[in-house]
Amino acid sequence: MAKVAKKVAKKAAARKPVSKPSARRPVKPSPRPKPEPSISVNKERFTLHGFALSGPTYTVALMLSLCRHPFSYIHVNLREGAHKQPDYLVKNRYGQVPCLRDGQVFLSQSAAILEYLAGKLGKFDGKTEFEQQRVREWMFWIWDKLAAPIYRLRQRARGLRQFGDEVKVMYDSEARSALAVLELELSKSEWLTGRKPTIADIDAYGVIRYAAEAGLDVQAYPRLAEWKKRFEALPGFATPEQLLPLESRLL
Ligand SMILES: N[C@@H](CCC(=O)N[C@@H](CS)C(=O)NCC(=O)O)C(=O)O
Repeated sequence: MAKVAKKVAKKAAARKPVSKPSARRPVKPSPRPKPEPSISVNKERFTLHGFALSGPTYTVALMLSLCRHPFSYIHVNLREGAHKQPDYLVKNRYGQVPCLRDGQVFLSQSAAILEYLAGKLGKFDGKTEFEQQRVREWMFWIWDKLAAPIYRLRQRARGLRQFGDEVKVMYDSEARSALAVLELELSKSEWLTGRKPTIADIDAYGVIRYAAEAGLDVQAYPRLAEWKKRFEALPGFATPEQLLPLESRLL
């Protein structure tokens, strides 16, 4: 415990600005305190519970892959209702996939899991408190405006959700508006929050990956198409098919 405290104090000292801020200079917000990144890779640490066709499951698997962190995978059979059984509900109270086990704890909600992993593994987070806030903003927006219409259109195309043409037109228009927001933003910077990819990009990619299945052509948005290509060139990138097996896979 004392060792950890010493380490944290040392880190804090290293972050101190060299010069004293003048009275007039605005005080910079300090980044949110992060848990100590785990340096050594413990292969048995993470177990992802998910479903191969699930976009949110892919997003978490993608984050682990980009962080070069191995993980065990448990197939949750959504078709047989395994996600609503008591033994799964104790892991994920929402009765949804994904769910990530880290040691003794189970984590839910893919965007929240990305944020957790960014802190734990010390990768793909914003560098300052302000940048972290931007990242969070994007992730809220992604689930509100981007994921909802795209995933619903995809579910309809796969026959997993039924709704009429009028509703389809509405989701289609909502999805296109969201893609236009991304297009505009990516004409200003290479990645969603600046010059480095963050969990906001990973979260967005986890949805954009399925745009074609939802009947949307990403190529119609040139900046977004370039971003997608850039993303796919990141070290550790892998497709859903490469990351999510149809059966459980233990390390
Ligand atoms: N916001 C959740 C969404 C998870 C979600 O919708 N999972 C789907 C599979 S892609 C699911 O479990 N559906 C079954 C259900 O909701 O009953 C997340 O990001 O984890």
